Amino acid sequence: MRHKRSDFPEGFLFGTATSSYQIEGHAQGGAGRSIWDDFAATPGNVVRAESGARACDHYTRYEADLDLVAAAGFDCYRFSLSWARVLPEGRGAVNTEGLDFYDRLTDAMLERGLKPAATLYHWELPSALQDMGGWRNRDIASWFADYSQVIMERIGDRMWSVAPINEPWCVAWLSHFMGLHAPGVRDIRAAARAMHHVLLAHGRAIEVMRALGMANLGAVVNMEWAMPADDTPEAAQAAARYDAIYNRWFLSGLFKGAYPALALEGLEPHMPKGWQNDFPTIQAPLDWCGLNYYTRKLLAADAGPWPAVREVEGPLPKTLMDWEIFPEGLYQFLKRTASEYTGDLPLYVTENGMASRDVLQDGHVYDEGRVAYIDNHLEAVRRAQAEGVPVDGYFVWSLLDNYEWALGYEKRFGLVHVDFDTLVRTPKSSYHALTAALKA
Ligand code: IFM
Repeated sequence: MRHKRSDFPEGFLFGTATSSYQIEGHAQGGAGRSIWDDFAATPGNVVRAESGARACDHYTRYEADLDLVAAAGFDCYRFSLSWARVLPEGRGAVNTEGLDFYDRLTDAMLERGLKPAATLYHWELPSALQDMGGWRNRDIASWFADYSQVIMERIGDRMWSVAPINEPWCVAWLSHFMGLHAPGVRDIRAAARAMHHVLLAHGRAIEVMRALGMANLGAVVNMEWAMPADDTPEAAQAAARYDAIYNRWFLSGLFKGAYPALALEGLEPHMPKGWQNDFPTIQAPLDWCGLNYYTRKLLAADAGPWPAVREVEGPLPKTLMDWEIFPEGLYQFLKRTASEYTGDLPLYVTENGMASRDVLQDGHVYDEGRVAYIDNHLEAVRRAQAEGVPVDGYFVWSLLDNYEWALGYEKRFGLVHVDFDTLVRTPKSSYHALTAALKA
C-alpha cells in the first residue's frame, strides 16, 4: 500500500464498517423477525435463499472481532443497531437481551480504544412494521423516533457518532422501485413515499438524539457517479435523471430543503400529502455527512416509462459485484458534495471497498486487488483534501466477509476472511497491508 497514516492530516480517522444483519446472526438473542428474514424465505429473492440467521455469529464472537479492529490500528468502528433486536415488534416491548448486547458491544469498543460510530438503521425493518406499511406509512417516522429514543437512552452517552439511516437510496429506491432488496416491492407510489419518509424518519431521530444531549450526529448517503453512455443528448438526460434520483435527492432534501426537479418530474404525483411541509424536520442541523462510494454507472435512454434509464456495461476493470473500479468518482463526489451541498461541514467516506473471490490458500488470502482498490481511493481522498475539501475520515467496507444481501455469502468484501462453515476468521493481505499503513 502506497499510503500511510502520516500522509493524512493530523486527526484524520481510519475505521472499518459492518452492519448488524450482515454479521450478527439474527436468529440469536431474542431478535424479532425482520423483512430480510421474510425476503430471504421467499424463493427467487436471494441467492441460495441464504439469510442472516447465523451470518458471522458476531453476536457471540464480537470481542474477538473487535480485537481484530483494534489490532489493525483503526481509530473507529462503524457498526449498526438492529431495530428488530431492540424492539422485536418494532414498537412496544423491549428485548432486554438486545439492549444488553449493544451495551456490551459499546463498552468492548471503548475498552479497546475504538470510537463507536453507530448507525440506527441498516435495513432489517421489523416484519410487524412492514405489516403496517413499513416505509410507505408516514407513521414510520414516529416509530423510528421512538426506537431511537429507547436505544440511545441506553448507549447514547458513549457514542462517538451516530447516523440514523444507512444509504436511504437502498431503503427507498432499491427496495420499493427496483424490488431488489427487502421488502421487494416494485411500485412507483411506494417508492415515492419511501423516498420521503426515509428522510422524515432521519430528521425525527436527529431531534430525539439532540434532545438527549447527543453530539456528532450525521447522515450517510450512497453515491454512484452517473455518466452518459454515449454523446447523445438523450444519454446526457438519462444520466442527469439517474443522478437526481440516486445522488441528489437525499443531499438536496437534507441540505437544501427541496427535491431535484428532474426526480420530482416522475415522483411528484405519487408523493404523500403535505410532503413540502416536512423540510424543517428533514433539515435538522447535522455535524457531518458520510458518503458511501463504490463505483460509477454509464446510462442511456430507455424506451420504457419514466425514468426511462438503462444501465450500460462499462469497459473498466470490475470487482466481483461487476462494479467498475473508478476512484475518480469518489474525488468528484467529495468535491461536488462540499461545493454544492455541505460547505465546511466535515465529510467522511463512511464506506468504500470491493468484493473479490478471495480463497484461503495454506492459511493465507492474497487479495492484492483490494489493497490496490483501497490505495487508489485513498489517493482520491487526498486529491480532494489538497483542493480544500474537509474530508476527516475513511472507513473500509468491511471488517468481515458477510451476508451481501440478495447476493448471499459469495461476495466477499472483508479485510478478514470468514469460513462460513467453521466461522474461523483469517486476516487477508489487505488487513495486513492496512495494519502496516496505519501503524507506520
Ligand atoms: O454490503 C453493503 C452494505 O450493506 C451497504 N453498502 C454497500 C455494501 C456493499 O454492497
